[in-house]
Amino acid sequence: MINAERVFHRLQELGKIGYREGGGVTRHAFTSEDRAAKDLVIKYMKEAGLEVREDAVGNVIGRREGKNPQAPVVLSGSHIDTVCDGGIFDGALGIIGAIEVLQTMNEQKVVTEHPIEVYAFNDEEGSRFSFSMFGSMGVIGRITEEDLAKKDRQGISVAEAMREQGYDPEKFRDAIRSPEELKAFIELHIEQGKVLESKNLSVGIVTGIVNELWMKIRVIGEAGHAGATPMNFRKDALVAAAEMVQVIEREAKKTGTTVATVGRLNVLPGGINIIPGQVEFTLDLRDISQEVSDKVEREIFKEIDRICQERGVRVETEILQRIPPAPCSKGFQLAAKRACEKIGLEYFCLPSGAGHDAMQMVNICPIGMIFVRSKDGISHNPAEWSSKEDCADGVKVLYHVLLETAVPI
Ligand code: HGY
Ligand code: MN
Ligand code: MN
Repeated sequence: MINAERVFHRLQELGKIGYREGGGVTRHAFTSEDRAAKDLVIKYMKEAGLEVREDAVGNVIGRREGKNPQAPVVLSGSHIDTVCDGGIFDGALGIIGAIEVLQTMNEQKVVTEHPIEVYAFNDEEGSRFSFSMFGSMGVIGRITEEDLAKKDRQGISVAEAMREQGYDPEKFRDAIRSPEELKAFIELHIEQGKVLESKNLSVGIVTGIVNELWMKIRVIGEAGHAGATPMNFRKDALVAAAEMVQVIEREAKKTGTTVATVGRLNVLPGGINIIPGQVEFTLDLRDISQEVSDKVEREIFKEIDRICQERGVRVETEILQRIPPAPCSKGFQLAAKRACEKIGLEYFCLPSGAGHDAMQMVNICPIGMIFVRSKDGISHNPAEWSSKEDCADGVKVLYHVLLETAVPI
């Protein structure tokens, strides 16, 4: 069966790329760390006996042939990039786990009807260019010229960053796959929450993935003298923004299922003795139900309008991305249950609060996700941890699901 030592060794080796002492792992899209990580994954894919290629948007793909090379491909994998100071499991486990499954199939001379491909997706986190899932968007044909013009905080555009790494941004459409050539996409990922740990289970079967609304909100007040401006004459953009952040938390808490986060906030002009004239902050809003998410969004903006009236400020908003919730196919969920029963693993079915490449792939093929327990539910943090045993359980479930989906002969 699968080689747990090899999986864990590779996770730790890949986790060293982009790691900084006292911090975590940072591997942003189209950087030297990103390139080094792709080169190491290419090495693993070759050791596994896969046919390796890179596509036009920076995904790395390893292919294992089936008996019928024309049969629709079964896809697996996850993302190779990380957030700032992230952990070594987020994304990496799905790539290393899928490579392990195919290497084990090769070692055991397993034959399947369908080919299987592992994707190491580029830029799922959106950490550098403020919109996520660039690699999987490239596969489903969702990238636009506007996306290529989006800039990072140093003013470098996606297209420039691609060129710096040797990609031709004009060719981004070459990465597109058609629905006819795909059978399913199955992603192994850490849970990044506390549910499996609370049930003392190593693996979970994902029922669906929440929606993702990312927005930039600019509050425009009036800069002024901190000493000479009486309190009742101010249009303080920061105090207004602070009230808005509280409203966002309050409205999200009301539903019991919604999550909302203000992850970035910049104050301008930023002088000690200047009343803030402008504040720009981000909103990340999610719920498994699009309807609930839309309602919370409406309530938040009703309150923001009230605050603007009361404080004499105004807001400008910019939608960074709107991704709908993604259901995991019933066929996958049954196959995953059969896999757990075959291995003798208890499991729990749960939605994913985190976003994943699978929510793009659902537009061109059925999807499935298998979760592995996260210690203390921590992720997007250097303390992110899953045990070797739990990772091995997840890879075993992935093995049986990919084998069944690719039809063993
Ligand atoms: O934001 C997310 O949920 C994922 O980590 N990209
Ligand atoms: Mn993540
Ligand atoms: Mn992830």
